[in-house]
Amino acid sequence: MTTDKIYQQQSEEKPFRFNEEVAGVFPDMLRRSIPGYAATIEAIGSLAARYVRRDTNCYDLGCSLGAATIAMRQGIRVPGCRIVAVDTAPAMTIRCEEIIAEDDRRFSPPTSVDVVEADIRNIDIANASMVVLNYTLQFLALEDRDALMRTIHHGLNDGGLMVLSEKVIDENAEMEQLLVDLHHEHKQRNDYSALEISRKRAALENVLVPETVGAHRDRLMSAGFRHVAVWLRYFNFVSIIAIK
Ligand code: GEK
Repeated sequence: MTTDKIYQQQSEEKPFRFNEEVAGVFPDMLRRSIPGYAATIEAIGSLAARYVRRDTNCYDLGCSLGAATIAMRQGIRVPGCRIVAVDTAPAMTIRCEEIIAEDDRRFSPPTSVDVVEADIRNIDIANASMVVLNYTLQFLALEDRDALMRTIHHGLNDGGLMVLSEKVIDENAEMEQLLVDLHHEHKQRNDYSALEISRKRAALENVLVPETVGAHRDRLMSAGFRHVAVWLRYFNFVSIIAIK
């Protein structure tokens, strides 16, 4: 795994982008930056085993290098399924295809995967039993989020599951500051310097737009989901499951 040193070197201020430099260090970046990331990937495998139905589609929206896709594929226990892994960044989809091809060669899994370079706001979702957005919705403009949740709800079969993992903010300013501090300390324990942390924070400003857990819950209920629960929280990162 290549070590993420992007903000050791990059001092000029420019917004964060999912380019080749980021794709090259991505697994290390997520592992060191997102508290609970490994737990979400593990749970996606367990949830796939429970919720994916035979002859249905699964979606990994904002798949990056396909970590959640591979977890879903390993978890699926039924025949006739297909996973559609979507990302808008070519640097991600090109590598993701290579990683999936390697997984195919090594394990010949029964579930097929289509890696698609597309904007998740423009894709069709149909006959779905599981949809994953693992830290992706946070990168969409706020005004586009309701429509995407409605599209996902519409494309899910009854009893289908969505996993939504996000960075969040707290309504209470003091709590918000505490959670941000705890997250930054977590990054320092994972060998990011204070300077790297502050440069990355500036680069993500207006690129990653977090909302409160309450705002996510309200949106999911208005989109029509019957059950919504936070199953993981680690500082200012949560993972939510919603069932149609
Ligand atoms: C994982 N899920 O390892 N359409 C498609 N993709 C998008 C869009 C969009 N509109 N906006 C952003 N992305 C992965 C990690 S990373 C999380 C997901 C992070 C993509 C973007 O290109 C990137 O690959 C991904 O969403 C977010 O479980 O970097 O914090």
